[in-house]
Amino acid sequence: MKNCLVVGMARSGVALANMLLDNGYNVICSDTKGRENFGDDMDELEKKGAYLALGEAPDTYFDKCDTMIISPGISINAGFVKRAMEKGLEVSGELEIGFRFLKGLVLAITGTNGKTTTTTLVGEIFKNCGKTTYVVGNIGIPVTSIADKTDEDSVTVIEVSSFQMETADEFYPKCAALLNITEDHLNRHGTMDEYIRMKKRVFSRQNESDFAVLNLEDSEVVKRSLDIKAKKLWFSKKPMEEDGAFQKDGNVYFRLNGKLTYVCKASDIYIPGPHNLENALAAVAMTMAVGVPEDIVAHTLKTFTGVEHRIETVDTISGIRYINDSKGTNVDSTVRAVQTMTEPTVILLGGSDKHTDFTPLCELIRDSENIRFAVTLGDTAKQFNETFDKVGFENYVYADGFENAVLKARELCKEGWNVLLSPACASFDMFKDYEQRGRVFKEIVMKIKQNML
Ligand code: UMA
Repeated sequence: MKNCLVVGMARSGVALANMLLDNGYNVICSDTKGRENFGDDMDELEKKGAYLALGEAPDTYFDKCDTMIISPGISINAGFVKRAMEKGLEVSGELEIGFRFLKGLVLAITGTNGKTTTTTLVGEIFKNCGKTTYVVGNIGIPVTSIADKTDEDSVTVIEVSSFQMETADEFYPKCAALLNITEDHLNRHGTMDEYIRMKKRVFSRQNESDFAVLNLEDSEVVKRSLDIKAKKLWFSKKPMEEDGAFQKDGNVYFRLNGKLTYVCKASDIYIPGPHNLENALAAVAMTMAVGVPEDIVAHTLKTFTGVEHRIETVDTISGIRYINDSKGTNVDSTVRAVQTMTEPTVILLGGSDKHTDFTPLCELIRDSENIRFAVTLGDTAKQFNETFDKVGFENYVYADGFENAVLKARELCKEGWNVLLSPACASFDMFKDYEQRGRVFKEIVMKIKQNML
Protein backbone atom coordinates (compact mmCIF):
# COMPACT_ATOMS: atom_id res chain seq x y z
CA MET A 1 0.00 0.00 0.00
CA LYS A 2 1.57 3.28 -1.13
CA ASN A 3 -0.65 5.01 -3.66
CA CYS A 4 -4.17 5.19 -2.22
CA LEU A 5 -7.45 6.07 -3.86
CA VAL A 6 -9.84 7.17 -1.10
CA VAL A 7 -13.46 7.02 -2.30
CA GLY A 8 -16.17 8.97 -0.46
CA MET A 9 -15.12 12.30 1.02
CA ALA A 10 -17.56 12.64 3.91
CA ARG A 11 -16.52 11.99 7.53
CA SER A 12 -14.68 8.69 6.90
CA GLY A 13 -12.87 9.71 3.72
CA VAL A 14 -11.64 13.04 5.09
CA ALA A 15 -10.27 11.46 8.29
CA LEU A 16 -8.71 8.57 6.38
CA ALA A 17 -7.06 10.81 3.77
CA ASN A 18 -5.60 12.98 6.52
CA MET A 19 -4.21 9.99 8.39
CA LEU A 20 -2.67 8.52 5.24
CA LEU A 21 -1.08 11.84 4.23
CA ASP A 22 0.31 12.31 7.76
CA ASN A 23 1.96 8.90 7.41
CA GLY A 24 3.59 9.57 4.06
CA TYR A 25 1.19 7.88 1.66
CA ASN A 26 0.18 9.33 -1.70
CA VAL A 27 -3.54 10.05 -1.71
CA ILE A 28 -6.14 10.70 -4.39
CA CYS A 29 -9.47 11.87 -2.93
CA SER A 30 -12.47 10.79 -4.98
CA ASP A 31 -16.18 11.54 -4.63
CA THR A 32 -19.07 11.50 -7.08
CA LYS A 33 -20.01 14.96 -5.81
CA GLY A 34 -18.26 17.99 -7.31
CA ARG A 35 -15.90 20.40 -5.49
CA GLU A 36 -18.74 22.87 -4.81
CA ASN A 37 -20.25 20.40 -2.32
CA PHE A 38 -17.23 20.50 -0.03
CA GLY A 39 -15.71 23.10 2.25
CA ASP A 40 -12.32 23.85 3.82
CA ASP A 41 -11.58 20.19 4.44
CA MET A 42 -10.63 19.75 0.79
CA ASP A 43 -8.34 22.82 0.78
CA GLU A 44 -6.50 21.40 3.77
CA LEU A 45 -6.12 17.99 2.13
CA GLU A 46 -4.85 19.63 -1.04
CA LYS A 47 -2.31 21.65 0.97
CA LYS A 48 -1.08 18.44 2.56
CA GLY A 49 -0.47 17.00 -0.91
CA ALA A 50 -3.68 15.16 -1.81
CA TYR A 51 -4.89 15.12 -5.41
CA LEU A 52 -8.60 16.00 -5.54
CA ALA A 53 -10.65 13.96 -8.01
CA LEU A 54 -14.13 15.29 -7.20
CA GLY A 55 -17.15 14.86 -9.45
CA GLU A 56 -15.40 12.14 -11.47
CA ALA A 57 -15.65 8.36 -11.69
CA PRO A 58 -12.94 6.69 -9.56
CA ASP A 59 -12.10 4.41 -12.52
CA THR A 60 -10.00 7.17 -14.12
CA TYR A 61 -7.44 6.78 -11.33
CA PHE A 62 -7.16 2.98 -11.07
CA ASP A 63 -3.87 2.97 -13.00
CA LYS A 64 -2.28 5.44 -10.59
CA CYS A 65 -3.05 3.47 -7.41
CA ASP A 66 -2.36 0.13 -5.75
CA THR A 67 -5.09 0.38 -3.10
CA MET A 68 -8.64 1.69 -3.09
CA ILE A 69 -10.27 2.44 0.27
CA ILE A 70 -14.02 3.00 0.39
CA SER A 71 -16.28 4.69 2.94
CA PRO A 72 -18.84 2.57 4.85
CA GLY A 73 -21.71 4.06 2.83
CA ILE A 74 -20.30 2.47 -0.35
CA SER A 75 -21.22 -1.15 -1.00
CA ILE A 76 -18.54 -3.72 -1.82
CA ASN A 77 -20.87 -4.74 -4.67
CA ALA A 78 -20.79 -1.32 -6.37
CA GLY A 79 -19.79 -1.60 -10.02
CA PHE A 80 -16.63 0.49 -9.70
CA VAL A 81 -15.47 -1.60 -6.70
CA LYS A 82 -15.74 -4.78 -8.78
CA ARG A 83 -13.87 -3.10 -11.63
CA ALA A 84 -11.08 -2.02 -9.23
CA MET A 85 -10.72 -5.61 -8.00
CA GLU A 86 -10.55 -6.88 -11.60
CA LYS A 87 -7.77 -4.35 -12.21
CA GLY A 88 -5.85 -5.92 -9.31
CA LEU A 89 -6.23 -3.11 -6.74
CA GLU A 90 -6.38 -4.03 -3.08
CA VAL A 91 -9.86 -2.93 -1.94
CA SER A 92 -10.27 -2.06 1.71
CA GLY A 93 -12.38 0.05 4.06
CA GLU A 94 -11.86 2.92 6.47
CA LEU A 95 -12.28 0.75 9.60
CA GLU A 96 -9.83 -1.85 8.37
CA ILE A 97 -7.11 0.66 7.48
CA GLY A 98 -7.71 2.55 10.74
CA PHE A 99 -7.31 -0.69 12.68
CA ARG A 100 -3.84 -1.23 11.17
CA PHE A 101 -2.74 2.00 12.87
CA LEU A 102 -4.40 1.36 16.25
CA LYS A 103 -2.34 0.54 19.35
CA GLY A 104 -3.55 -0.62 22.78
CA LEU A 105 -6.75 -2.42 23.72
CA VAL A 106 -9.47 -2.60 21.04
CA LEU A 107 -13.08 -3.52 21.82
CA ALA A 108 -15.89 -3.70 19.26
CA ILE A 109 -19.65 -3.69 19.56
CA THR A 110 -22.05 -4.75 16.85
CA GLY A 111 -25.69 -5.87 16.62
CA THR A 112 -28.85 -4.44 15.13
CA ASN A 113 -29.73 -2.24 18.10
CA GLY A 114 -28.17 -0.88 21.27
CA LYS A 115 -24.74 -0.41 19.67
CA THR A 116 -24.40 3.30 20.35
CA THR A 117 -25.61 3.12 23.95
CA THR A 118 -23.40 0.12 24.75
CA THR A 119 -20.36 1.59 22.99
CA THR A 120 -20.74 4.88 24.86
CA LEU A 121 -21.28 3.10 28.18
CA VAL A 122 -18.22 0.84 27.72
CA GLY A 123 -16.22 3.98 26.86
CA GLU A 124 -17.48 5.73 30.03
CA ILE A 125 -16.45 2.75 32.18
CA PHE A 126 -12.88 2.88 30.82
CA LYS A 127 -12.75 6.67 31.21
CA ASN A 128 -13.80 6.23 34.84
CA CYS A 129 -10.83 3.86 35.22
CA GLY A 130 -8.58 6.78 34.28
CA LYS A 131 -7.69 5.23 30.90
CA THR A 132 -7.17 7.32 27.79
CA THR A 133 -10.26 6.15 25.91
CA TYR A 134 -11.45 6.71 22.34
CA VAL A 135 -15.10 6.01 21.47
CA VAL A 136 -15.36 5.79 17.69
CA GLY A 137 -16.69 4.02 14.58
CA ASN A 138 -20.26 3.96 13.31
CA ILE A 139 -21.11 6.21 16.26
CA GLY A 140 -20.00 9.10 14.01
CA ILE A 141 -16.26 9.48 14.68
CA PRO A 142 -14.07 7.65 12.16
CA VAL A 143 -11.45 5.30 13.60
CA THR A 144 -8.86 6.96 11.37
CA SER A 145 -9.43 10.32 13.08
CA ILE A 146 -7.83 9.00 16.30
CA ALA A 147 -5.74 5.97 15.26
CA ASP A 148 -2.47 7.94 15.21
CA LYS A 149 -3.07 9.21 18.76
CA THR A 150 -3.40 5.76 20.36
CA ASP A 151 -0.61 4.09 22.36
CA GLU A 152 -0.11 0.76 24.12
CA ASP A 153 -2.01 2.00 27.22
CA SER A 154 -5.02 3.49 25.47
CA VAL A 155 -8.41 1.89 24.97
CA THR A 156 -10.42 2.18 21.74
CA VAL A 157 -14.09 1.23 21.84
CA ILE A 158 -15.56 0.88 18.36
CA GLU A 159 -19.20 0.77 17.27
CA VAL A 160 -19.12 -1.47 14.22
CA SER A 161 -21.79 -1.62 11.49
CA SER A 162 -22.44 -4.39 9.00
CA PHE A 163 -21.45 -1.90 6.28
CA GLN A 164 -17.98 -1.49 7.77
CA MET A 165 -17.50 -5.23 8.14
CA GLU A 166 -17.84 -5.82 4.37
CA THR A 167 -14.27 -4.59 3.94
CA ALA A 168 -12.80 -5.50 7.35
CA ASP A 169 -10.77 -8.62 6.62
CA GLU A 170 -8.15 -8.36 9.34
CA PHE A 171 -10.01 -6.32 11.94
CA TYR A 172 -9.30 -8.03 15.25
CA PRO A 173 -10.74 -6.76 18.54
CA LYS A 174 -9.65 -8.35 21.83
CA CYS A 175 -13.26 -8.29 22.98
CA ALA A 176 -16.27 -8.10 20.65
CA ALA A 177 -19.99 -8.08 21.40
CA LEU A 178 -22.94 -9.10 19.25
CA LEU A 179 -25.94 -7.56 21.03
CA ASN A 180 -28.85 -8.86 18.95
CA ILE A 181 -29.91 -9.65 15.40
CA THR A 182 -33.15 -8.50 13.81
CA GLU A 183 -34.05 -7.44 10.29
CA ASP A 184 -32.22 -4.37 8.95
CA HIS A 185 -30.29 -3.08 5.92
CA LEU A 186 -31.74 -5.61 3.48
CA ASN A 187 -31.49 -2.97 0.74
CA ARG A 188 -27.69 -3.16 1.14
CA HIS A 189 -27.03 -6.81 2.03
CA GLY A 190 -29.87 -8.46 0.10
CA THR A 191 -30.63 -11.27 2.56
CA MET A 192 -30.67 -11.75 6.33
CA ASP A 193 -28.00 -14.45 5.94
CA GLU A 194 -25.63 -12.01 4.31
CA TYR A 195 -26.38 -9.32 6.92
CA ILE A 196 -25.64 -11.78 9.74
CA ARG A 197 -22.51 -13.05 7.97
CA MET A 198 -21.19 -9.47 7.90
CA LYS A 199 -21.93 -8.91 11.60
CA LYS A 200 -20.22 -12.16 12.56
CA ARG A 201 -17.00 -11.20 10.78
CA VAL A 202 -16.18 -9.19 13.92
CA PHE A 203 -15.23 -12.51 15.59
CA SER A 204 -13.44 -14.13 12.66
CA ARG A 205 -9.85 -13.20 13.64
CA GLN A 206 -10.29 -13.91 17.35
CA ASN A 207 -8.79 -16.91 19.17
CA GLU A 208 -9.27 -18.65 22.55
CA SER A 209 -7.51 -15.84 24.47
CA ASP A 210 -10.09 -13.26 23.29
CA PHE A 211 -13.69 -12.62 24.36
CA ALA A 212 -16.98 -12.82 22.47
CA VAL A 213 -19.89 -11.26 24.39
CA LEU A 214 -23.22 -12.67 23.23
CA ASN A 215 -26.93 -12.31 24.01
CA LEU A 216 -28.23 -15.55 25.50
CA GLU A 217 -31.84 -14.40 25.10
CA ASP A 218 -31.52 -13.86 21.33
CA SER A 219 -32.08 -17.23 19.67
CA GLU A 220 -30.56 -16.05 16.38
CA VAL A 221 -27.34 -15.00 18.18
CA VAL A 222 -27.20 -18.31 20.08
CA LYS A 223 -27.80 -20.33 16.89
CA ARG A 224 -25.07 -18.49 15.00
CA SER A 225 -22.44 -18.60 17.76
CA LEU A 226 -21.25 -22.21 17.39
CA ASP A 227 -18.16 -21.51 15.30
CA ILE A 228 -16.87 -18.56 17.35
CA LYS A 229 -13.37 -19.42 18.62
CA ALA A 230 -13.06 -16.75 21.36
CA LYS A 231 -14.11 -17.44 24.94
CA LYS A 232 -17.88 -16.89 25.02
CA LEU A 233 -19.31 -14.63 27.69
CA TRP A 234 -23.10 -14.50 27.63
CA PHE A 235 -25.45 -11.87 28.94
CA SER A 236 -29.03 -12.38 30.06
CA LYS A 237 -31.79 -10.59 31.99
CA LYS A 238 -32.53 -13.98 33.58
CA PRO A 239 -30.37 -16.14 35.90
CA MET A 240 -27.90 -18.35 34.01
CA GLU A 241 -25.12 -20.82 34.76
CA GLU A 242 -22.82 -19.76 31.92
CA ASP A 243 -19.92 -17.31 32.25
CA GLY A 244 -20.93 -13.69 31.60
CA ALA A 245 -23.26 -11.04 33.06
CA PHE A 246 -26.83 -11.63 34.25
CA GLN A 247 -29.63 -10.48 36.50
CA LYS A 248 -30.88 -12.63 39.39
CA ASP A 249 -33.33 -11.53 42.10
CA GLY A 250 -32.93 -7.90 41.01
CA ASN A 251 -29.12 -8.01 41.26
CA VAL A 252 -26.50 -7.83 38.49
CA TYR A 253 -23.69 -10.41 38.62
CA PHE A 254 -20.65 -11.25 36.51
CA ARG A 255 -19.21 -14.76 36.34
CA LEU A 256 -15.79 -15.61 34.83
CA ASN A 257 -14.36 -19.14 34.91
CA GLY A 258 -17.02 -20.01 37.49
CA LYS A 259 -16.09 -17.14 39.89
CA LEU A 260 -19.15 -15.03 40.71
CA THR A 261 -18.93 -11.25 41.41
CA TYR A 262 -21.82 -9.02 42.58
CA VAL A 263 -21.92 -5.76 40.58
CA CYS A 264 -24.97 -3.72 41.68
CA LYS A 265 -28.76 -3.75 41.95
CA ALA A 266 -30.50 -3.76 38.57
CA SER A 267 -32.59 -0.83 39.81
CA ASP A 268 -29.36 1.19 40.27
CA ILE A 269 -28.87 1.30 36.49
CA TYR A 270 -29.88 4.81 35.43
CA ILE A 271 -30.86 4.16 31.78
CA PRO A 272 -34.46 2.86 31.59
CA GLY A 273 -36.17 -0.11 29.94
CA PRO A 274 -35.44 -3.82 29.40
CA HIS A 275 -33.38 -3.11 26.27
CA ASN A 276 -31.07 -0.87 28.31
CA LEU A 277 -30.66 -3.59 30.94
CA GLU A 278 -29.36 -5.78 28.09
CA ASN A 279 -26.99 -3.02 26.96
CA ALA A 280 -25.75 -2.58 30.54
CA LEU A 281 -25.20 -6.33 30.99
CA ALA A 282 -23.20 -6.48 27.75
CA ALA A 283 -21.06 -3.56 28.99
CA VAL A 284 -20.51 -5.34 32.33
CA ALA A 285 -19.31 -8.50 30.56
CA MET A 286 -17.04 -6.62 28.13
CA THR A 287 -15.31 -4.52 30.75
CA MET A 288 -15.04 -7.01 33.61
CA ALA A 289 -13.67 -9.63 31.17
CA VAL A 290 -10.63 -7.42 30.63
CA GLY A 291 -10.17 -6.69 34.33
CA VAL A 292 -12.15 -3.54 35.15
CA PRO A 293 -13.04 -3.60 38.89
CA GLU A 294 -16.74 -4.04 39.74
CA ASP A 295 -16.98 -0.82 41.79
CA ILE A 296 -16.04 1.30 38.76
CA VAL A 297 -18.52 -0.60 36.58
CA ALA A 298 -21.27 -0.17 39.21
CA HIS A 299 -20.54 3.56 39.64
CA THR A 300 -20.75 4.11 35.86
CA LEU A 301 -24.03 2.19 35.56
CA LYS A 302 -25.50 4.43 38.25
CA THR A 303 -24.36 7.70 36.65
CA PHE A 304 -24.49 7.14 32.86
CA THR A 305 -27.59 8.96 31.55
CA GLY A 306 -27.75 7.64 27.97
CA VAL A 307 -27.06 8.96 24.47
CA GLU A 308 -28.52 11.71 22.29
CA HIS A 309 -31.34 10.78 19.87
CA ARG A 310 -32.16 7.56 21.76
CA ILE A 311 -35.44 7.90 23.72
CA GLU A 312 -34.20 11.36 24.70
CA THR A 313 -36.69 13.66 26.44
CA VAL A 314 -36.39 17.02 24.70
CA ASP A 315 -38.87 19.02 26.79
CA THR A 316 -42.34 19.02 28.31
CA ILE A 317 -44.51 21.83 26.95
CA SER A 318 -48.14 22.40 28.07
CA GLY A 319 -48.07 18.95 29.67
CA ILE A 320 -46.89 17.19 26.49
CA ARG A 321 -43.51 15.41 26.60
CA TYR A 322 -41.54 15.43 23.34
CA ILE A 323 -39.25 12.41 22.96
CA ASN A 324 -36.52 12.22 20.33
CA ASP A 325 -35.81 8.65 19.22
CA SER A 326 -34.49 9.54 15.78
CA LYS A 327 -32.06 6.65 16.26
CA GLY A 328 -35.08 4.36 15.91
CA THR A 329 -34.03 3.57 12.34
CA ASN A 330 -35.41 0.02 12.13
CA VAL A 331 -38.44 -1.91 13.33
CA ASP A 332 -36.80 -3.57 16.33
CA SER A 333 -35.40 -0.29 17.59
CA THR A 334 -38.84 1.35 17.46
CA VAL A 335 -40.42 -1.71 19.11
CA ARG A 336 -38.07 -1.08 22.05
CA ALA A 337 -39.07 2.58 22.21
CA VAL A 338 -42.79 1.66 22.13
CA GLN A 339 -42.24 -0.81 24.98
CA THR A 340 -40.53 1.88 27.05
CA MET A 341 -43.55 4.26 26.90
CA THR A 342 -45.52 4.39 30.14
CA GLU A 343 -47.99 7.18 29.15
CA PRO A 344 -50.40 7.67 26.22
CA THR A 345 -48.30 8.43 23.16
CA VAL A 346 -48.58 9.70 19.58
CA ILE A 347 -45.81 8.15 17.49
CA LEU A 348 -44.23 9.64 14.35
CA LEU A 349 -43.39 6.86 11.87
CA GLY A 350 -41.79 6.72 8.43
CA GLY A 351 -38.67 7.68 6.50
CA SER A 352 -36.60 6.16 3.74
CA ASP A 353 -37.21 2.61 2.57
CA LYS A 354 -34.99 -0.31 3.68
CA HIS A 355 -37.35 -3.02 2.34
CA THR A 356 -38.58 -3.86 5.81
CA ASP A 357 -41.77 -5.64 6.80
CA PHE A 358 -43.62 -3.32 9.20
CA THR A 359 -46.25 -5.90 10.23
CA PRO A 360 -44.78 -6.82 13.68
CA LEU A 361 -44.46 -3.14 14.63
CA CYS A 362 -47.96 -2.24 13.41
CA GLU A 363 -49.41 -5.20 15.35
CA LEU A 364 -47.58 -4.10 18.50
CA ILE A 365 -48.95 -0.55 18.06
CA ARG A 366 -52.48 -1.96 17.53
CA ASP A 367 -52.18 -4.00 20.75
CA SER A 368 -50.30 -1.39 22.80
CA GLU A 369 -52.25 0.36 25.53
CA ASN A 370 -50.10 3.47 25.27
CA ILE A 371 -49.82 4.20 21.55
CA ARG A 372 -53.03 6.14 20.84
CA PHE A 373 -52.25 7.55 17.38
CA ALA A 374 -49.61 7.23 14.66
CA VAL A 375 -48.63 10.03 12.30
CA THR A 376 -47.04 8.62 9.14
CA LEU A 377 -44.59 10.55 6.98
CA GLY A 378 -41.83 10.24 4.40
CA ASP A 379 -41.18 7.65 1.69
CA THR A 380 -42.57 4.75 3.72
CA ALA A 381 -45.78 6.49 4.87
CA LYS A 382 -47.85 4.60 2.30
CA GLN A 383 -46.38 1.27 3.43
CA PHE A 384 -47.23 2.09 7.04
CA ASN A 385 -50.78 3.14 6.11
CA GLU A 386 -51.32 -0.11 4.16
CA THR A 387 -49.87 -2.23 6.97
CA PHE A 388 -52.10 -0.48 9.54
CA ASP A 389 -55.12 -1.23 7.29
CA LYS A 390 -54.01 -4.86 7.06
CA VAL A 391 -53.64 -5.36 10.84
CA GLY A 392 -56.78 -3.36 11.67
CA PHE A 393 -55.42 -0.21 13.34
CA GLU A 394 -57.41 2.87 12.35
CA ASN A 395 -55.87 5.66 14.42
CA TYR A 396 -53.30 6.80 11.91
CA VAL A 397 -53.02 9.95 9.85
CA TYR A 398 -50.63 10.95 7.07
CA ALA A 399 -48.72 14.23 7.30
CA ASP A 400 -46.94 15.95 4.44
CA GLY A 401 -43.52 17.16 5.62
CA PHE A 402 -41.60 16.76 8.88
CA GLU A 403 -42.71 19.92 10.68
CA ASN A 404 -46.35 19.28 9.75
CA ALA A 405 -46.03 15.78 11.18
CA VAL A 406 -44.76 17.05 14.54
CA LEU A 407 -47.54 19.67 14.67
CA LYS A 408 -50.15 17.05 13.75
CA ALA A 409 -48.88 14.83 16.59
CA ARG A 410 -49.14 17.75 19.03
CA GLU A 411 -52.72 18.39 17.87
CA LEU A 412 -53.67 14.77 18.60
CA CYS A 413 -52.17 14.86 22.12
CA LYS A 414 -53.89 15.57 25.42
CA GLU A 415 -52.13 16.83 28.54
CA GLY A 416 -49.92 14.13 30.05
CA TRP A 417 -49.26 12.45 26.69
CA ASN A 418 -46.02 11.98 24.76
CA VAL A 419 -45.03 12.85 21.19
CA LEU A 420 -42.52 10.15 20.24
CA LEU A 421 -40.35 10.50 17.12
CA SER A 422 -39.26 6.90 16.47
CA PRO A 423 -39.58 6.45 12.69
CA ALA A 424 -38.45 2.77 12.33
CA CYS A 425 -36.76 3.91 9.11
CA ALA A 426 -33.58 5.60 7.96
CA SER A 427 -33.73 9.35 7.43
CA PHE A 428 -32.22 9.73 3.97
CA ASP A 429 -35.52 10.69 2.27
CA MET A 430 -35.49 14.06 4.06
CA PHE A 431 -32.21 14.40 5.97
CA LYS A 432 -28.45 13.84 5.81
CA ASP A 433 -28.62 11.31 8.64
CA TYR A 434 -30.59 10.39 11.77
CA GLU A 435 -28.63 12.94 13.80
CA GLN A 436 -29.80 15.80 11.59
CA ARG A 437 -33.38 14.46 11.81
CA GLY A 438 -33.09 14.44 15.61
CA ARG A 439 -31.67 17.95 15.69
CA VAL A 440 -34.45 19.29 13.42
CA PHE A 441 -37.04 17.62 15.70
CA LYS A 442 -35.48 19.36 18.70
CA GLU A 443 -35.49 22.71 16.85
CA ILE A 444 -39.22 22.31 16.11
CA VAL A 445 -39.86 21.51 19.78
CA MET A 446 -37.95 24.65 20.79
CA LYS A 447 -40.08 26.72 18.37
CA ILE A 448 -43.22 25.23 19.93
CA LYS A 449 -41.89 26.25 23.35
CA GLN A 450 -41.29 29.82 22.18
CA ASN A 451 -44.84 29.95 20.70
CA MET A 452 -43.36 30.32 17.23
CA LEU A 453 -45.40 27.38 15.95
N1 UMA B 1 -20.02 8.43 -2.39
C1 UMA B 1 -19.22 8.29 -3.52
N2 UMA B 1 -19.50 7.26 -4.37
C2 UMA B 1 -20.52 6.38 -4.17
C3 UMA B 1 -21.31 6.52 -3.00
C4 UMA B 1 -21.03 7.56 -2.12
O1 UMA B 1 -18.30 9.07 -3.75
O2 UMA B 1 -20.70 5.48 -4.97
C5 UMA B 1 -19.73 9.52 -1.45
C6 UMA B 1 -20.89 10.46 -1.20
O3 UMA B 1 -21.01 11.44 -2.22
C7 UMA B 1 -20.51 11.05 0.14
C8 UMA B 1 -19.71 9.93 0.81
O4 UMA B 1 -19.44 8.97 -0.19
O5 UMA B 1 -19.71 12.21 0.03
C9 UMA B 1 -20.55 9.32 1.93
O6 UMA B 1 -19.85 8.31 2.60
P1 UMA B 1 -20.55 7.61 3.87
O7 UMA B 1 -21.99 7.37 3.56
O8 UMA B 1 -19.75 6.42 4.26
O9 UMA B 1 -20.53 8.78 4.97
P2 UMA B 1 -19.63 9.07 6.27
O10 UMA B 1 -19.97 10.44 6.71
O11 UMA B 1 -18.22 8.75 6.03
O12 UMA B 1 -20.30 8.13 7.36
C10 UMA B 1 -19.87 6.79 7.58
C11 UMA B 1 -21.06 6.00 8.11
N3 UMA B 1 -22.16 6.06 7.13
C12 UMA B 1 -22.77 4.94 6.66
O13 UMA B 1 -22.47 3.84 7.02
C13 UMA B 1 -23.90 5.16 5.69
C14 UMA B 1 -21.53 6.58 9.42
O14 UMA B 1 -22.58 5.78 9.95
C15 UMA B 1 -20.37 6.60 10.41
O15 UMA B 1 -20.79 7.24 11.60
C16 UMA B 1 -19.18 7.35 9.81
O16 UMA B 1 -18.83 6.75 8.55
C17 UMA B 1 -17.95 7.34 10.71
O17 UMA B 1 -17.41 6.07 10.83
C18 UMA B 1 -23.91 6.35 9.87
C19 UMA B 1 -24.93 5.29 9.43
O18 UMA B 1 -25.99 5.66 8.95
C20 UMA B 1 -24.32 6.85 11.25
N4 UMA B 1 -24.64 4.01 9.65
C21 UMA B 1 -25.59 2.94 9.35
C22 UMA B 1 -26.50 2.71 10.56
O19 UMA B 1 -26.08 3.00 11.70
O20 UMA B 1 -27.62 2.20 10.35
C23 UMA B 1 -24.82 1.65 9.08
